[in-house]
Amino acid sequence: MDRIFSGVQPTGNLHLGNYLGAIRNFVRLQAESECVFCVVDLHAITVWQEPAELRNSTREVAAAFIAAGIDPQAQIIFNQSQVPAHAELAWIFNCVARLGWLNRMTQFKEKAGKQRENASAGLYVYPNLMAADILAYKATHVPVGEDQKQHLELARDIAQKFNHDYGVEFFPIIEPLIQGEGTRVMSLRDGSAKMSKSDPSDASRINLTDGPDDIAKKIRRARTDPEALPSEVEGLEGRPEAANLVTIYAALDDATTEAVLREVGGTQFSDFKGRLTELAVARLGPIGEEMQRLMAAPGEVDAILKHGAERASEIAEPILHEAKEIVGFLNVR
Ligand code: AQP
Repeated sequence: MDRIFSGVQPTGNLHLGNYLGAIRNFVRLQAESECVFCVVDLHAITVWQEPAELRNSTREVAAAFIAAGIDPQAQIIFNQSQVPAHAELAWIFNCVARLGWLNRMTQFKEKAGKQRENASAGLYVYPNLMAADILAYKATHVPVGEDQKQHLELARDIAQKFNHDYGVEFFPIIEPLIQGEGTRVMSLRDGSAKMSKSDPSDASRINLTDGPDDIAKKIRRARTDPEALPSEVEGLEGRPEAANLVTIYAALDDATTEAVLREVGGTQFSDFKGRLTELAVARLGPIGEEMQRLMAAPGEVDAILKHGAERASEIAEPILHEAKEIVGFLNVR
């Protein structure tokens, strides 16, 4: 059976992009595969996090996994810092990955921006830790949004170089799973920017915990252009804001953008936004409510994370042990 691994950072403001690009696909994959879902708190601290907020956000991501429909008894849900194999394997990968590879990572360039000299060393080696997250479980498939494609290619390169350097066939070749219409949801305020947790404008994203009124207000205020919605034949080319809203509708409705345009082409945005609001509230409302319930029961969430970390360790420890043997670390214990 394939093993699936994926992670979400506990950096607050979980949004519709995280849901459509990643979490929703996790829920679908659990029927056919063994899944390991991780709240990647080690990744989160590559940029500053308030300690109390980090704890809260960690529970929030776990709550989102469960509320979206991941079965915590059947699948493994845990937070990364509780399984030391991630950090240990990441160190080995720091010594396998090349500086030239890391220098090409666009996410580092975007996140470090003009403050490159002031960025943490952790932000720079983030992709090596991501490779360790996946390969500590010898996972073969990784469901992610479009923005993680480059990091996954680097993880493949690391696995291949490790195998080549040590003359082994130890780590598997990873396949990204970038599925569905919602692989790159854009900001509601700017159709050329990714919907993101760190956008200072709350109006740019629909948070998974937003109630019906907030969802309605944000969609009503979402940027559009002055034309009516295009027909299927006219298409969405050159209309980024329209493309984003139609794509969100299609993803929430499990339809294609073409099918949505067949239905709504020629109508005004005001009508379409009403339909989109109804659909978004119907799909996200129950998830947000269950998240709120779980957030009010932190003991329940912590127990799931604890059990998950124990099960994750059972898989990762023997793989790490073998990797250490391959590298030549003398085992004296
Ligand atoms: N806008 C998006 N559309 C589709 N998928 C997305 N993902 C993130 N944004 C979108 C996917 O969500 C998963 C978890 O992401 P993450 O927690 O690792 O954070 P990120 O990719 O850095 O993006 P965020 O949430 O916008 O955070 P910031 O603001 O810190 O950059 C991943 O599978 C990701 O692809």
